[in-house]
Amino acid sequence: MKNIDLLLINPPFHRRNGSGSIFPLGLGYIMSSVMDNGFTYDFIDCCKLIGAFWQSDLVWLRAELLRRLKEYNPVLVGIGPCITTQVKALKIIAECCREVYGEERIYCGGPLASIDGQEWFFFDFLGLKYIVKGDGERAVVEMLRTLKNGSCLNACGCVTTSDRTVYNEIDDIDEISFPQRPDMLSNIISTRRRGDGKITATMVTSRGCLYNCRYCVSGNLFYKHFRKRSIGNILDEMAVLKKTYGITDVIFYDDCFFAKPAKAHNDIYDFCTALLERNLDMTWQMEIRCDLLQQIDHEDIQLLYRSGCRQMNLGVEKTTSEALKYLGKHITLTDCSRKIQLIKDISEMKVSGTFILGGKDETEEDILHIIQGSKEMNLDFAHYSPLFVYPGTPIYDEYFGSAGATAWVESIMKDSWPWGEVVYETPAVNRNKLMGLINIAYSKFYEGSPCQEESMVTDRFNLKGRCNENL
Ligand code: B12
Repeated sequence: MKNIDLLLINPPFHRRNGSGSIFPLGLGYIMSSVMDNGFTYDFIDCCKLIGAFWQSDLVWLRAELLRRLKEYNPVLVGIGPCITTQVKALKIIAECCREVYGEERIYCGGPLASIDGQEWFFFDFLGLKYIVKGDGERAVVEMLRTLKNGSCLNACGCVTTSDRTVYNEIDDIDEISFPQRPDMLSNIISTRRRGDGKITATMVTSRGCLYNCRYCVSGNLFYKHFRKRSIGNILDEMAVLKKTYGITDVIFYDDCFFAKPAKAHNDIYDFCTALLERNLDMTWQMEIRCDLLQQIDHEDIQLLYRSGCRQMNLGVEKTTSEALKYLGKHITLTDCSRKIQLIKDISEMKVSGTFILGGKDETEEDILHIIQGSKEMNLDFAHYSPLFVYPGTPIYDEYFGSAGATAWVESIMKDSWPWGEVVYETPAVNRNKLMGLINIAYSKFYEGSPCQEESMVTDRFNLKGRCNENL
């Protein structure tokens, strides 16, 4: 029996073919905080137990998790980062933890726990008593101190219960210790983001998002304020990655790495020159919006490339202004394809784009038009997904209307597909049709491209074979 202060449980997800699997930075941050304060921890990574949500996987998860939980006697058990696609596994994890430890020392954290209006999911559906909303680093330490002093978690001011909601936010995120990175070599990077065979680490340099896209929870009900780490703090972490693990390649997973188009030149100049001055000699990639791309000029491109930037991942989503507006993106794509061509002409940076197919009034013809538009953008890689409906977003309210805050769970629990997603279906385009259009999109985009073979992943959503429906 292992006596430890904190046992962390990383919930699994139905992994898509070609997608990434990365130990969550959120848990790594919590581990550092616990360690800094002299507490002990261990973790069970359920992503190593199952990689899909077929019935047989879930049965195995329950049996194996129960066996492993019984090896520990923790003061506190933290489940997370919880996200919506994990519903079926979260139910099993909560049941197993309650059975082994009782409900007084279990809590959940992560994006889903932070969304206003979804508290019922933890209290009623999972039968748990405590959640932590927002940043978990300081909260977890306070919780451990409370329990070790002999009080119960109810007495802890940072914990949300069925009769009290508390949101935790650390103003200066430079103060947070860099995350632990257990088992880093087993991280899998998605096909389109994989560089030239180097070991890649992921980093997040901000919390929150300045935008309110209608399909995304980041800028809506998840984080309250946008906060960005200082350049010095970001470079310090890169230096630690290089020194400690020999890492020379980083993916910045921030929703928008350079977040303000009006400040694009200054921000790019400040970051890239500081990176060059540090002489770290590392490569990196980032996620940006199209309105930031539009601001980038010849000089910015050269500086980005010199400082090691090797790929830009654009959240394009739709290719017409009207469709973009529907998603809450009040921008146009004017000049984007020319700008991408310029990037490729004067540097060796790659540019990839994500696209969302489907939505309220979108017809099959509209979707084919978006696919054609995506092909004309001069991108190296494209990623297409159906419009998924996540709680805490305006698209959720539009789709579920009066069915309310619990409807998504009912839909996922009774779904014969295992992936834990709600697809935005309409009478004109149901999910089978949408999946067919996604296959067409990939075939059209990669037709004749140098990476055609590698990018044409079979059974992309890991659904075929055992689903009744003809996909
Ligand atoms: C990197 C990333 C990925 C990576 C790696 C995921 C991973 N294992 O870390 C990849 C590409 C694999 C991925 C995949 C997916 N992702 Co993702 N991903 C992100 C992203 C961009 C950053 C996550 C991160 O590192 N954040 C930084 C850390 C510090 O924040 P954090 O995780 O929230 O953790 C803090 C707190 O939440 C809290 N906390 C977190 N966990 C816990 C646990 C405990 C016990 C406690 C106490 C506290 C706590 O404390 C932490 C430190 O303060 C987020 C967006 C975002 N900005 O967060 C989306 C996000 C988490 N992903 C999302 C989604 C939907 C997915 C996919 C389903 C996408 C898809 N449709 O295929 C898949 C499924 C993956 C899965 N695990 O189920 C959504 C979740 C939305 C929701 N409603 O639940 C997000 C929020 C994006 C969005 N804006 O919609 N993702």
